[in-house]
Amino acid sequence: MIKETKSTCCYCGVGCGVIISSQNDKIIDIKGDPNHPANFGRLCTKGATLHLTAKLDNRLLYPEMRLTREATRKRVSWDDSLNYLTEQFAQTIEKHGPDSVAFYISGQLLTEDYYVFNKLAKGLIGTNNVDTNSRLCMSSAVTGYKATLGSDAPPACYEDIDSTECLFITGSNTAFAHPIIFRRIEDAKKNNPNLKIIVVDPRRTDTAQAADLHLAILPGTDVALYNGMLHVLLWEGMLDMAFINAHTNGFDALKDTVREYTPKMVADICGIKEADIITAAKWFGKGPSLSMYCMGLNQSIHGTDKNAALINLHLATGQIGKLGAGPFSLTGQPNAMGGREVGGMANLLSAHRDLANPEHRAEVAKFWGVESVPATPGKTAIEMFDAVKDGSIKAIWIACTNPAHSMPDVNNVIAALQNAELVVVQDAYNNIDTNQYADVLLPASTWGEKEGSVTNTERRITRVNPAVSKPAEARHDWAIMVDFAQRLEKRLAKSSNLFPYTTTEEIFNEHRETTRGRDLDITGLSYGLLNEQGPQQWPFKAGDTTGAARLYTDGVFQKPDGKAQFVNAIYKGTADKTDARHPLHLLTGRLRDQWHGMSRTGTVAQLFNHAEEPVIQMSADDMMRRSIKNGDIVKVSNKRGSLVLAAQLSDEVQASQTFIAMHWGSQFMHGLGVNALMPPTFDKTSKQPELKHTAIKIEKLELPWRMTVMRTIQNLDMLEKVRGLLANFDYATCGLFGRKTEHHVGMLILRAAHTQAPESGLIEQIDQILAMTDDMPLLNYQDAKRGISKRILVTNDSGKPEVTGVRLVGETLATDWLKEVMTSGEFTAELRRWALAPLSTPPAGQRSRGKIICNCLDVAENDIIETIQLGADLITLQNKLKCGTECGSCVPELKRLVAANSKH
Ligand SMILES: Nc1nc2c(c(=O)[nH]1)N[C@H]1C(S)=C(S)[C@@H](COP(=O)(O)OP(=O)(O)OC[C@H]3O[C@@H](n4cnc5c(=O)[nH]c(N)nc54)[C@H](O)[C@@H]3O)O[C@H]1N2
Ligand SMILES: Nc1nc2c(c(=O)[nH]1)N[C@H]1C(S)=C(S)[C@@H](COP(=O)(O)OP(=O)(O)OC[C@H]3O[C@@H](n4cnc5c(=O)[nH]c(N)nc54)[C@H](O)[C@@H]3O)O[C@H]1N2
Ligand code: SF4
Ligand SMILES: [Mo]
Repeated sequence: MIKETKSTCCYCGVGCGVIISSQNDKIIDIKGDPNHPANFGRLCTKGATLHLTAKLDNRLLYPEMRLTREATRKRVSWDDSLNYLTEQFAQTIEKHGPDSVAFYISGQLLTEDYYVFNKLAKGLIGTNNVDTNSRLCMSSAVTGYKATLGSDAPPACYEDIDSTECLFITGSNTAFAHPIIFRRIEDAKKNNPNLKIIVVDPRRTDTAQAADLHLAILPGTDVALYNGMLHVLLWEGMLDMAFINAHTNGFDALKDTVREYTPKMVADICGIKEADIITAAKWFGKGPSLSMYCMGLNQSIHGTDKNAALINLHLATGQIGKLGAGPFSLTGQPNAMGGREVGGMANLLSAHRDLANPEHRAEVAKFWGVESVPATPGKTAIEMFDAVKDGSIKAIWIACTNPAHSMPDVNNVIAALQNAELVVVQDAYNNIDTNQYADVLLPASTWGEKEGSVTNTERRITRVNPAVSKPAEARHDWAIMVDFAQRLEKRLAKSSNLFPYTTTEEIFNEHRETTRGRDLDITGLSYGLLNEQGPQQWPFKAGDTTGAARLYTDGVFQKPDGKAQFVNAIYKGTADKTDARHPLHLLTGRLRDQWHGMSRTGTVAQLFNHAEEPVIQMSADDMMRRSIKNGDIVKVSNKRGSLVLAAQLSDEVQASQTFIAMHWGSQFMHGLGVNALMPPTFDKTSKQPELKHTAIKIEKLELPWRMTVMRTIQNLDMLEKVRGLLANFDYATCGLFGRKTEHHVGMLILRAAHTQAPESGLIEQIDQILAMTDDMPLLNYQDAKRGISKRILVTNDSGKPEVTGVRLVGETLATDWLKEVMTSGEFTAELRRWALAPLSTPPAGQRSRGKIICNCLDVAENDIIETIQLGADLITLQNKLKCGTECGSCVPELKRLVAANSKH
């Protein structure tokens, strides 16, 4: 029998509803929930492949522990591990005080998980050292909202996309990072061709290419742009003076400031045209205008100012609290909102209360039935790891985040983890960088197994439901923490019973009670109501029958006098100062089909087809100047670290700018990933680090010895073993490719380059790991003099001869062709001839399909371009090749290809 379970996608903050199909306690399929108001049945490439991530070969299944750093971790029982942790935490607290321990958690935890962590730290232990990866993500959005509107609440909703006339997308690559919102934007544009879309992004992303106006500002210059737009609006008399007078404070000071920001001056700062600034301002001023913004604003040392300067524009034009208007911050993680709601950060308290506010502290203490909540602010992410490094924090508990990958200046974070007395890591997967530093590793259950609730970008709470049981000894995050908290309560001889929960519903109900009378009041909600009536937006007070679609419709803001505050934001320059030694800007961000550190998406072959390996994207100009060709291996460095990867020609980056995706780390390459280079500097108010920009230099490396290995795999074992070898080469990457079939889960690709042939034994080790040893059915060609060898494995598993392994050493020119051969599996006479001949280039007439643009239906770039050159437009492409007809994530790219390749 196939069981269907309604739940929520565990990736981005769009919060799409899903229906999971399972059979015999195994997840077998997924589809979008047609009734969920976030997606109405749609899913993007990541959501649609979630069922392919539901496997056990990369899961943590048992607790593990080591008593000394030198020892290897051994499997232990839950009882032993939690007793050990209770004793260690208690002793540390007794000896060094409560602030000597810390919790670093995640916007991917469910609201109920989050609530328990927060109460454990602030209520039981008495430390505010609980911070989360939301510090790297949403923190400036929070401070921006609070400074201007008075509370951390996105005022708009998805419906506003359907009725806006000006969509101002800034610092957001919506097409990649919030694809289902982007589908809705495409629909809105189709229904209303007059809709103006403005995109502000230094890069020419897919999102930017869909815009009516792309403002390719220089990195970090946003505040100047928004002030400049306000200057134009002021000059043109397009401000809503009635709204300003009735509902805001502080306009006069801002007016004096923006007077200086003439279009000329702003054009110079931002590197864009004066006329474009004026156009953008006029479109915005006409309204209704909806802004959507994300990490291009938040991840900056001026993140709060960037947010506030943008919100200023909305307040000055009255573009807030009405249909189709408002400053709409897009949340990154699925439950970054929920985390903020329960106050799960170092400066927050339950239900949007502030730690700095003594009344708020007293309210929460009373609610929990504890004497007090500590007043000392907790350490925020960067400060927390610095304190671990300098020894003032002795023990750190990390859950549902991978800081050895995602924090800036990761070398420093790793040094901290190595210096800590005790590192606890609570994760669901074994393939993450942080795990290796864990003294105690705790296996958590994950998506598909967990129960609770999450809040999406538009304040909508959805239930998360289990489709299958948790595997082996994995436990739910909330349950692990409740068990630990109860033990610690006893050990510290506290007479309280702060953690009596046996279900997530009990936790939800307690959290609900803390919201009574607050801006996010959800006293009218219950699991029952959410189950029966579906997801709901907050506030949703007792007695209400629906939540609030938009906020501030009455012009009353969450400030003492009800008036919003203009922030006098001044442009203070950019953070990534390039100089003669580090002449290039490096930008970072996301790929369409990968999720952060890739513990899930990095196990699904088809999610590599769109972007196969770590690269640095460069402009033609910069490549030419350095004699770097597409695919050349380069060293990227600054004073914090270095990285060796391939250069890729890109028309998305401007001259003197480069881009590296944030996803690749030491699981997929030799090196720590882009955060080896990123600075730990942060915004003074939000404490959010500058993860978007830094200055770098690039040198071309001469690594004449090359190797490519490709192997069809049945599970992730070979990938896991290959990872262990990456550090043997100057340059090395590993990953997957292709698609899952009846017989295999895709293929593994290992690419390496080195100054000379590596020590003997290494290649044999690889052959061993990949089962391509001499006793297998191989075609072998060896040219010892030229240092070239080719090895091709032809097996018969599916009843006909198939190429299931390739190893090229010395020369790798035929890689792309052989990849296609392996994808099709076909073993031809031509291949046999090639394999046994001295030839290293592919046979004449063989071409590669290029990258896979449409992931759902497996349609490749070169086939698409060929069809366009024969005269096809988007509709014809969709009819003929079927690309872009399933999830739609590739439609922006298809449009680009049509524009670039059609002959008219
Ligand atoms: N596919 C995918 N989707 C995701 C995620 C993922 O890992 N993969 N992660 C989720 C999470 S947690 C988050 S936070 C979101 C992030 O979503 P986004 O913020 O949309 O994604 P990014 O690619 O990080 O950055 C957005 C854009 O900011 C631009 N930018 C850089 N500097 C500046 C600047 O100074 N000003 C302006 N205006 N723009 C600038 C970059 O060029 C980039 O295109 O995505 C969520 N969705
Ligand atoms: N240079 C650069 N760095 C960045 C960014 C950038 O744009 N540029 N973006 C930043 C942003 S916005 C973010 S949000 C962070 C994200 O950075 P991380 O938080 O490090 O990213 P993830 O890889 O999503 O980590 C989530 C972890 O939780 C685990 N997990 C999954 N489900 C569960 C579960 O149910 N329970 C538990 N306990 N564990 C689970 C996963 O295996 C994974 O290890 O990265 C930040 N770092
Ligand atoms: S847009 Fe994609 S990743 Fe985000 S919630 Fe929806 S299906 Fe999941
Ligand atoms: Mo994020």
